[in-house]
Amino acid sequence: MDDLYDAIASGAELSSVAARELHERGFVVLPGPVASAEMERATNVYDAMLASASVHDVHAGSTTTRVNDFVNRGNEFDALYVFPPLLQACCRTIGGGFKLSSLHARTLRPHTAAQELHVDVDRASADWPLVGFILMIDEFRPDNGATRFVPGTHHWSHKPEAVMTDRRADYDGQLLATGPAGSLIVFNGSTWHGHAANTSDGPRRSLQGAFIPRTGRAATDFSGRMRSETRERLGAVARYVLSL
Ligand SMILES: O=C(O)CCC(=O)C(=O)O
Repeated sequence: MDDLYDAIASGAELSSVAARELHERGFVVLPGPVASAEMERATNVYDAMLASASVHDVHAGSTTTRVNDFVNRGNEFDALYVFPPLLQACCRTIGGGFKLSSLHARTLRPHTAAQELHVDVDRASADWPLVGFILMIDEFRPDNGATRFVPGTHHWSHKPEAVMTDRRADYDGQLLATGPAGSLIVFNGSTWHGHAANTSDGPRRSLQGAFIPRTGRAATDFSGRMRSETRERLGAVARYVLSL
């Protein structure tokens, strides 16, 4: 197990520029694992997976619809949660053994307000530090609810609610993580963030997940939900990150 972690950590797919950006700003946008020529097909698969999900896995919130567990819905997105630059970001940020906590689809509906700025996990939690990631199924633009981040806030000990009365409001210095479909946002879950308003007429589709320390409690029990056809196709790195 430690050998596998060391092999992941010694990879060089995360450039030093990207690693510095993640460390200093708390987020970075990278080309993701699905080639841009494949994105149209991937988007169709995303839609089909959402349409066929059991009601128990679908959660419709005020601005987004979320569908749980994209490990067990087919192999289309398998490369995402073993993507070497993402796993190397986990080694650098978590600094020890880690595992996948969640992987879900999140569709931000048209004409929705901005999400409140937040951090994903308390510093005192066993799930801290957390590395979040968002694969852009649609292009992320200023008008369709790109994720906004307040750079450097992962170095602060206080949360947005300590200083903001309206956390949906813009915050000085916030940046939008925009990019073409297929881009991957990797971020430190302590960086203040949230989706911007979607003022467009279309949805903003994404796949989102998080890695946490191996000693933390995963949001999704991947081992308990594991289907035999999924288990059969998993390689050693996937089994490691799924903590099987
Ligand atoms: O969808 C986004 O852009 C951000 C989502 C997010 O921050 C969250 O669900 O906690």
